[in-house]
Amino acid sequence: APTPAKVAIKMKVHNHTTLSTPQKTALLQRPIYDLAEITSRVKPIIESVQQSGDKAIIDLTAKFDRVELSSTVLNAPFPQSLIDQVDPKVKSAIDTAFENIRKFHAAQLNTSTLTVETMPGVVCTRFSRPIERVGLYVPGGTAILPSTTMMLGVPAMVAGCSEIVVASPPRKDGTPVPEVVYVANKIGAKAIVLAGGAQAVAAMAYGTASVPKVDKIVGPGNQYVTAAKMLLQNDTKAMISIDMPAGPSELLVICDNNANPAYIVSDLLSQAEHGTDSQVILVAIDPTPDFLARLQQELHTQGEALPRSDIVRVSIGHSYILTVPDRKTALEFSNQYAPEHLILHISEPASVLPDIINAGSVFVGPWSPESLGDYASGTNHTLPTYGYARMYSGVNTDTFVKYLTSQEVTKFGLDLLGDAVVTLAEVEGLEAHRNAVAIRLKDIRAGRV
Ligand code: HSO
Ligand code: ZN
Repeated sequence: APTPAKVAIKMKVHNHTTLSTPQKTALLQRPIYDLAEITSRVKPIIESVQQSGDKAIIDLTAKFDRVELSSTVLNAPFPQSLIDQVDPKVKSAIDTAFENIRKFHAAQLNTSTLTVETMPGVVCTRFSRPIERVGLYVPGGTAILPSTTMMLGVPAMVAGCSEIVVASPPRKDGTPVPEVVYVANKIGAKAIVLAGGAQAVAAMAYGTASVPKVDKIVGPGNQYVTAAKMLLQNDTKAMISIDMPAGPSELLVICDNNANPAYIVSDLLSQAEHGTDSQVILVAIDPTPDFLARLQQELHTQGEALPRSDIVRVSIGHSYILTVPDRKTALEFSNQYAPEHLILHISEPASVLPDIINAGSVFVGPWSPESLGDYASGTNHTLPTYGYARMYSGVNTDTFVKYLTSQEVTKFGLDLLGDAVVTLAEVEGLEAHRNAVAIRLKDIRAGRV
């Protein structure tokens, strides 16, 4: 039978000027998930890993991934035979990306101690320490992701985390993806957990006989992985923190009529190919009808030619073009949407950076496609989605450190500050607090010390 003719790959067009406020609000919305349903599926997985450890991981991996594991973990040193399976050209590309990511993240690391004398004799300091044990979740799914191993692993390595554990779904034969092993080796990972999903997250949160327990779990994942991270961060037995909540990947492009429609479309499609739930938005500043027609034409031609055209057809199907009258409206909309990635296909693109408030990472000008940041320019690709760019940063070296503070006060400083503390302790009715200062003030003021 002849295959049915497929509909064109085309984006809906909305005109900002004629939209009602509720319609504008609707365009800012992300897909809504049934959290209760996801939680009800994830909870039993977490419980079984907590109770049965490695056996649960083996059973769940057989059930969900159809992979028979003989062991749940591959410990360092990782077998050279696996590393040798990586093509030399791929190794060299990984090395180039790795070095850029390392350079950019090493420059972020803040190792100096901040010292402030807030009053004479009252010295406060702040200094950072690496989080000792971290778990990096590297998703499997429809693509292998050595890049995500770098984006999580390099900042952890640079920050000085002493135990780095990588978790990633294995190949069908139960062995890890060689490119992931190659990167895990470069970052000095201690172990690779041969599992994905909520079960891998739970294993790192609680630890099992084979899987080392970690203090923080980072990395992107599907709704089940995200739900597991969120549930486990509230579980005092697991005692972990996480990087950020995660949703489907997103891109917002702002363009004007001088931009190249073929470049714009190639960027939109690069994000649309990630998954059917990817969100791509094009905000076009006062586009001519001809410009819009060329965009739609490019979209169809480039989209049809992709190996992942079936995915793209769906994700483009729920994406849209928003036409706006001017730059100001474009930037306002973008700040309200708070995209994970923002590409600026406009003249003098860098000049609008001061007006960008909410975005995970910005790609400035026609020669900065998102793909560069996804892989190799040096910035991180683990970024806040779902509107969380309003209050979260992408993964960076601060993800892997925490800050401690200290104070050292001299006798003179205590004499100066003590009365204020005595007064505040009295206001709060905390007599022991008051005494801890008063007992010393008495000695100082009587000249006994
Ligand atoms: N754009 C993805 C990252 C990625 N792209 C990995 C290719 N590989 C989410 O930011
Ligand atoms: Zn990507």
